Amino acid sequence: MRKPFSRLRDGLAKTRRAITEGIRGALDRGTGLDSAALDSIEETLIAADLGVETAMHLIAGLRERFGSGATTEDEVREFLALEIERALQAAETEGVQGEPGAPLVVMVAGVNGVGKTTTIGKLSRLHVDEGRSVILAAADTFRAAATEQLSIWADRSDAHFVGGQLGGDAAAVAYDALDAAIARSADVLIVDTAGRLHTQKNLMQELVKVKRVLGKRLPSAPNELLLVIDANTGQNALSQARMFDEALGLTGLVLTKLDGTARGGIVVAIARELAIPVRFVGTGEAIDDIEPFDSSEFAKGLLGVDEAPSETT
Ligand SMILES: Nc1nc2c(ncn2[C@@H]2O[C@H](COP(=O)(O)OP(=O)(O)OP(=O)(O)O)[C@@H](O)[C@H]2O)c(=O)[nH]1
Ligand SMILES: [Mg+2]
Repeated sequence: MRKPFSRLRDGLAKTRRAITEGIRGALDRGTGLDSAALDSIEETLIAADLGVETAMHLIAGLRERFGSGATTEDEVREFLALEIERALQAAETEGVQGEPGAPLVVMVAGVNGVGKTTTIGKLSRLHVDEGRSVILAAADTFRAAATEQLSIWADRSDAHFVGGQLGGDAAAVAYDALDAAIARSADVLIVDTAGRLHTQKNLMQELVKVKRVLGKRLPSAPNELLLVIDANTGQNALSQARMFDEALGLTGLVLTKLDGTARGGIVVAIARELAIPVRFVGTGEAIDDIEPFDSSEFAKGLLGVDEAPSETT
């Protein structure tokens, strides 16, 4: 049987391998944690996309903790895992809730192709499995296939679906869907949005409008504003997160495509530099390839701490 967190561990395998091998290599010279070793670990952390600022902070911590004295690979990994866990925890917030008697409204945004629609299908499944009724709203009216793609995910996850006309007003679709969700006493409404319009400025304006119109129908909506980020994006993910946060006010992040990337450290950079909590990670294309984010498991998975022997890479 799969352990609950093994999917996250699997997803982090490449990043973990890069980091643990980097640390091993740095200490291999047998001169302890001298400045050459620290430089080499810093490079490893930057290559895993933890970000320059975060990497420098971690290296300063290592220097302070171990001086240039002898230390083991395990000590370094455990120290870094704990520091990273702390950084991730600092960005954590309480989970969101809907207004009593009203649907929980989740709006999902992100640049094109990051995995918004797929993530919505997965989230829908999680809610339905927990006994909640779900409506998915296709407020991506830009792409011809987008509405159909979301309706397929609605079928797969046993959710209801509200769509609109191609090229129609995305905010109107969102409004109608929320109206339907309230009328049918649905527990959850998840709103899919476009990742691309003719210009990025239009996109931001459209998203702001979708958000505002949801709030007109239900003052607390959207309760959750999730930004989906592709783990392979690299440091550009930081500027994406900043831009969406400024326009929309994000409540959380979803990191997709963690499977197959050696750059999973981007989560740490975003959490630490923008203080936005990660809510979920996506670890594949299937409906159950999603996991609620757990700071401790993520940090340990990144550094290979507390692994069952069979998982060691
Ligand atoms: N490996 C992997 N692939 C994923 C994951 N999430 C999404 N994908 C794939 O990424 C591709 C794009 O996913 P979509 O859900 O269509 O992305 P989107 O953000 O809705 O795209 P647009 O609507 O065009 O902006 C698809 O091929 C998905 O199967 C993941 O966690 N892991
Ligand atoms: Mg989409």
